[in-house]
Amino acid sequence: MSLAKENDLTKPVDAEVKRPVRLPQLLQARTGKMTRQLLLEPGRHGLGMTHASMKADQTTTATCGYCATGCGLRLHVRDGQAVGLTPETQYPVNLGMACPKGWEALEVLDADDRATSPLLRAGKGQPQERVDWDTALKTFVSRFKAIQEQHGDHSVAFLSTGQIPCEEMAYLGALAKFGMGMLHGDGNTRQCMATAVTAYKESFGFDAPPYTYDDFEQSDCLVFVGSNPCIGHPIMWERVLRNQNDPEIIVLDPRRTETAMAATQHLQLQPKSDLEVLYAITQVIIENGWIDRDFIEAHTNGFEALAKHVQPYTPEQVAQRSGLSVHTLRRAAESIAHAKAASLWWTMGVNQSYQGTRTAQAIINLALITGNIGRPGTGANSITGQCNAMGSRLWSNTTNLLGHHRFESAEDRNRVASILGIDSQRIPDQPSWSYDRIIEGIKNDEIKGLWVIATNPAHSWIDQDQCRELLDQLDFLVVQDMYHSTETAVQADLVLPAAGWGEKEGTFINSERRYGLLKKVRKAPGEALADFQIFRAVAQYWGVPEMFEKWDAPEAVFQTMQELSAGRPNDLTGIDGYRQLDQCGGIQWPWSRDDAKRHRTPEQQRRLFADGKFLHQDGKARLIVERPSPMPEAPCEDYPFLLLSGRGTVSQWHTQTRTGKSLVLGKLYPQNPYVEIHPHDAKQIGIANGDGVTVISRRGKVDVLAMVTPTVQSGQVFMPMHYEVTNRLTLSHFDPHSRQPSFKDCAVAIVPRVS
Ligand SMILES: Nc1nc2c(c(=O)[nH]1)N[C@H]1C(S)=C(S)[C@@H](COP(=O)(O)OP(=O)(O)OC[C@H]3O[C@@H](n4cnc5c(=O)[nH]c(N)nc54)[C@H](O)[C@@H]3O)O[C@H]1N2
Ligand SMILES: Nc1nc2c(c(=O)[nH]1)N[C@H]1C(S)=C(S)[C@@H](COP(=O)(O)OP(=O)(O)OC[C@H]3O[C@@H](n4cnc5c(=O)[nH]c(N)nc54)[C@H](O)[C@@H]3O)O[C@H]1N2
Ligand code: SF4
Ligand SMILES: [Mo]
Repeated sequence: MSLAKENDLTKPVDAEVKRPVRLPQLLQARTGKMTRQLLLEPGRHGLGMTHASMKADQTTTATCGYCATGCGLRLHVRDGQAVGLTPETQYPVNLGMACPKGWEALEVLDADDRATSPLLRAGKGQPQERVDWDTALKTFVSRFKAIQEQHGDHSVAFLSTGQIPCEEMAYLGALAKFGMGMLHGDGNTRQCMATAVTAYKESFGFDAPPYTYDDFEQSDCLVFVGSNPCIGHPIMWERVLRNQNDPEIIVLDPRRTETAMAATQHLQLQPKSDLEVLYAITQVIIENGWIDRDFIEAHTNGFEALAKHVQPYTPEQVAQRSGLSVHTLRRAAESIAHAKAASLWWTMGVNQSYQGTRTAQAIINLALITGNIGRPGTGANSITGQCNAMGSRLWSNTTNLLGHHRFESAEDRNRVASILGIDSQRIPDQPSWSYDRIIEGIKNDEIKGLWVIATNPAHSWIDQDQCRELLDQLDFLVVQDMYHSTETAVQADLVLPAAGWGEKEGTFINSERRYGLLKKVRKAPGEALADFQIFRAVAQYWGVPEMFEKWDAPEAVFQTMQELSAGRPNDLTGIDGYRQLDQCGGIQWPWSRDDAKRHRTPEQQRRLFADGKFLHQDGKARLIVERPSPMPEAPCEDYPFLLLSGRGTVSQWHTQTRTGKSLVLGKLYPQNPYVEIHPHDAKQIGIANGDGVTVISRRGKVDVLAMVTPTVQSGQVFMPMHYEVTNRLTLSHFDPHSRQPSFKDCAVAIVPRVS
């Protein structure tokens, strides 16, 4: 049976979507109970596929809310509540597969520490106490307005996320910046995707990951740089396993990861030597004439400079610093150059680096000079992290004006203002400070109020102790989260309880640019509200409801997003609403009105740049190079090990606020924080597997267990980021172009624990 047919549980939506917010009704909403009733009317969310409307036993498909693979999950609903799920067999992404996090997605919604009512701290040092929504919202608004009056409009800021739907991101960004007068707002995607964004923008002229998942199956040489999909993107890895070409799989990772073990060539390089290694590979390819001259001439700029730049990076020169043999480097170059279709993939081993942008561009350069772009099985492909990190790149209104417009351009501001029906003067003429600058702003007393939505910086931000101290220095910290127990929520002056995945609707964009739909199949606990409804309520209490009059349901925002995208590289005007997204198993951008006219249904596996036209004014891609920089905190006598960090297991998600609540997942990873250390180093320090050790950096000191394993190289250690201790050690340093934190390199010492 087709997906469309099976899913056809929906009722017509237009009447609901278009219904405007009636002001008198919303004015009445100023009591706690009424706010909830009026702002969270079930059935007002586009599809009507809510717990209220799904009475009988039914199933429906929604996109997973963890990683950016964006698998389709089939939810089994009884009496309006999802009671179980199975991977969707018809969904073009996962083809019936899911990882343990997806399988357990419903379980974590029932946790005891769900935030079920707003919590307010009467004053610094006082405990958080339950309050009703009316008090919460009045306090939020009056405190933020008071701060703005005293310290200026820009003294309040927000930190958002890659884990709420596009429609919520757009609402938040528009409300904060156009409604509440904020200039500064960034998100956790700075920790994650900023480097890829910057690299693509500079190289291609637009933040445009070019691939489709079918490329995993079509390639005959796949190169993974700083990427461990077996753990981070297991269903993408399943797609690699379906590849029938007996492909060469080349993995560049300082650790012998699960992915590296499955590779045909593991380049176990020294951390941060990627840039030189990629230049050496480029040098070999150019020297041997294994380049696609026609493509280079027709579609790129900067080849001469690139060729000159890489000349000194011979395999002989690079071998020693990278720890790789000349033969290994030459062989990798040959495999890439001789492949019919080579694809190059990268993730956090590249993005989270003090020279991440140039490293990503060295990957892009390789794809371009070998003509490996725009064809099946090719591409310079950044793998995205969070379920909607891609959405935040387009719709969060942080670094870019809504829909990848530019704050700096008067033309763009006018266009956005006219589509939104607001005065263009309300749109700031400059982008936000980056995340690290906002944190520094707290330190410098420039930022006094902060609104944190769906991210947990007190655990995940680099050099955490400093971050926590600074959060405490704020005059008013608001945290909007599903759980009241997160490291950041416990520091908050005000906690706003949010509905999570499964409890609301909207769209996520996955790693291959596919808009997928999420559904409301559960009632949020207690008084928790969908973020969408919280933003609507804040708009009311702030006194700017008329600005968002049209935006009374997620699908209404989606329609505005479509208008904003018209004629742009991310055009989605051809999508026939949520209903079509549901019927098709998601739709990749771009999908314009013209596309829709030409094809009856959207083609499912579309890649960009098939015509060789890039998005700079001259239609060409740029080959960009720079000299490598030294590691700011290399190991030394006192701190002899280099600390790497990243994902630990398939079953742990980030700061563990969600995955930590599933008993099943809990059985699949070590409960205690640990450090992976090479047997040789363990012996030298005098420790055995399972012993307690203290890991010390210049920032902090933490007690963990030793996991002795040869998967790390001697002189390097690895700690998963899921345990909050890890970021007490990390060094606050950044890529200068993308301002992404370099989470994966700092010097530490390790000593046996005495107790
Ligand atoms: N199970 C699970 N899956 C997830 C997540 C999760 O928390 N848990 N998070 C999601 C998110 S938001 C993201 S961003 C992705 C991250 O996905 P990945 O980037 O694949 O995961 P990481 O483990 O952070 O980093 C990848 C690898 O980079 C390597 N590395 C470190 N330094 C270097 C270096 O200098 N050079 C090279 N070449 N490699 C280096 C590390 O050894 C590590 O194996 O995963 C997503 N998927
Ligand atoms: N040392 C080190 N640090 C790292 C990394 C690393 O590799 N090494 N990786 C970095 C990367 S790539 C990332 S992406 C970050 C992730 O860092 P965070 O964003 O801090 O991690 P999460 O645990 O995903 O936090 C998301 C929060 O949102 C809440 N939440 C979930 N869904 C919703 C919702 O619908 N609404 C609301 N309001 N709340 C919700 C969750 O309960 C949780 O508290 O960590 C970064 N930190
Ligand atoms: S691979 Fe990612 S999207 Fe798929 S089920 Fe697992 S967490 Fe969800
Ligand atoms: Mo991430």
